[in-house]
Amino acid sequence: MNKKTAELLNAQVNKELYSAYLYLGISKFFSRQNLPGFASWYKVQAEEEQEHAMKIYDYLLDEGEDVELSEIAAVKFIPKDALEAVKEADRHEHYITAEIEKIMDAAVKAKDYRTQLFLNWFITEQAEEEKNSGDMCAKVEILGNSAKDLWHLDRELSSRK
Ligand code: OFO
Repeated sequence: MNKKTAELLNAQVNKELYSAYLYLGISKFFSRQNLPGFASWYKVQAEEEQEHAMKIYDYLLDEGEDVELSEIAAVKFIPKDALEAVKEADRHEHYITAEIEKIMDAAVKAKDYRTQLFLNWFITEQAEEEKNSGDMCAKVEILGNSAKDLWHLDRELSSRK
């Protein structure tokens, strides 16, 4: 595999694990706000991010590349309210989409067709991730910021497995 593409994929393993960490932080925030449905939704999201990291990890190893397990950054983000929490998740998903697209650009430039095929899954996934995070922002914006405002939505969110 082309060096640049391998390096970007390697860095993406770390970014997906950081995503898991960030969502765990958001889940913790909602737990402490007595919104267990939101907390559970973001915890499931954190698990999904770990799966994304593992998908890239396995792909690199299958392709004969090494994987550098570098330090995962601490989560500094402390939401002041529910809207700030869901907006940060939405901002983060747009950032991740841009990072995936950078890897795709490198794979296209290197004429690495196999990696392009592999990344197609992530391109599709990011469309879904942005849709979910955007919908979540819209709902919280409409309903309000307090645990009371979000009570019904919280119950609905607890069904995500
Ligand atoms: Fe891995 O999709 Fe969210 O960040």
